[in-house]
Amino acid sequence: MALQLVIGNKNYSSWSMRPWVLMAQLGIPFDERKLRFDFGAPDAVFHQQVGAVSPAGRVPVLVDEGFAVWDSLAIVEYLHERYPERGIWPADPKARARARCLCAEMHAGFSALRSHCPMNIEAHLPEVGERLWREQEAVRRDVARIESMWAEALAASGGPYLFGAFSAVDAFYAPVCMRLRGYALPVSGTTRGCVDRIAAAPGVARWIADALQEHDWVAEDEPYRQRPAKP
Ligand SMILES: N[C@@H](CCC(=O)N[C@@H](CS)C(=O)NCC(=O)O)C(=O)O
Repeated sequence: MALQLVIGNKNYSSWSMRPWVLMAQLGIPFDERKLRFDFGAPDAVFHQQVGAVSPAGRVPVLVDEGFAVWDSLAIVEYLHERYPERGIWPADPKARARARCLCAEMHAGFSALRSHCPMNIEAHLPEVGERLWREQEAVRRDVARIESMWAEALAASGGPYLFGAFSAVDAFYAPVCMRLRGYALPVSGTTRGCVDRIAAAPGVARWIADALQEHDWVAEDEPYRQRPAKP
């Protein structure tokens, strides 16, 4: 039986994006089950549906023959154990440890960037980005840290992705790429090049294409727009 990955809306769900693009990019077969983010609706079913597969009540959830693994980092480690030959983590032990540091830092941090610039793949918000960049020192600090860790990783690996071949780290930072682009935050050429390469990786490009087709307005995830972009 194929693995099932339970996710949220592709336009908004940054945590769901991580394991999905990793599995898609590395050719790990899975079935997708998408639960709509309908938190605000009086007859909301998201929490009911996700609660039936995971006690944590959040997406993503990987379901392997009825066994649920929740939390994006735990999912990545589970996949690494199941598919050790796919290159989910770099082969070199020190590079692998460093890659895990970067994923852990993403998983636990960058709260200013995450809260002020929620992922919204369809939206183009350069004026919001410009204002946030001016007003939010913490956002500037988060981006500076990301730029410096990416520059170091790329210098050590030689690229094209953060640790050479596409790995869990690129998948973990794919939503950051969407934020840097969507809010047009001012970053270096090195960072922009890395954003473009990650966004163009076939697994990531598929997620982006699906997100752009979604056209599903979720008001709770739209702090900056009054109405959807024209299809
Ligand atoms: N640490 C979790 C975070 C998961 C998460 O916050 N998912 C969001 C969607 S992107 C969610 O399910 N939110 C529903 C809620 O908070 O009720 C992970 O890495 O998977």
